[in-house]
Order: sequence, then C-alpha cells, then structure tokens
Amino acid sequence: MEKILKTQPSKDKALVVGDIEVFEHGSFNSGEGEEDGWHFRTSLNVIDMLDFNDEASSFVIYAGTWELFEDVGYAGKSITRGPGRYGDIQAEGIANDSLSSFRQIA
Ligand SMILES: [Ca+2]
Ligand SMILES: [Ca+2]
Repeated sequence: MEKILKTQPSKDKALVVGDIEVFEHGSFNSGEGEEDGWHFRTSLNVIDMLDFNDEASSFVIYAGTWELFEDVGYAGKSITRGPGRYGDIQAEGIANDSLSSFRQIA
C-alpha cells in the first residue's frame, strides 16, 4: 500500500529551500523491515500527514526553520525548530505519535 501526504508549496519564494525528514520511531528509526515502517523527506509544507498521522517520533531538519503541530491544518500545540537532529519528538514538546502537520516558516 502506498502511503500518501497532503502537501502544499511554500507561499514565500524568498525562503531557503527547506528540507525535513520525519521518522515513525524514535532515534531516526524508520522501522525498516516492519510491515508499516516509514520515513519520508520533503521540502514541502504538509497540512495533513494522512497515512502518517499521529505516528511520528523523531525528525531531522536539514535546512530551514520549521513549525510542527499536533493537529492537522497547522493547528494545536506547536514547536519551532531549525536545522538539527531531534531523536525524541516528545522531548521537544510535541507528544509522541501526535504530529499531524508542519510547515516551513523561515
Ligand atoms: Ca511512532
Ligand atoms: Ca495529531
């Protein structure tokens, strides 16, 4: 089964090209070998994680400053992070398995 995301291009062309990778498990573990393991890397804003909703546990930001939200539509509790490796999303302030949308803000 192919999993899908609902994405949007950035509205602000002045932004650097963002680059973020999100993982199903903590410590950048995609659960490879598991039937439902996943990770994905994108430069697009994701307004609704759809098949990946409420599963993310770690992320890496390679470029840009991103806002991550617990609810779809860039709503609910959020955090803002720049480039770095974040092996435990809960330690950053988003509950584990709750990420639903994210967008680049700078
Ligand atoms: Ca997870
Ligand atoms: Ca959620």
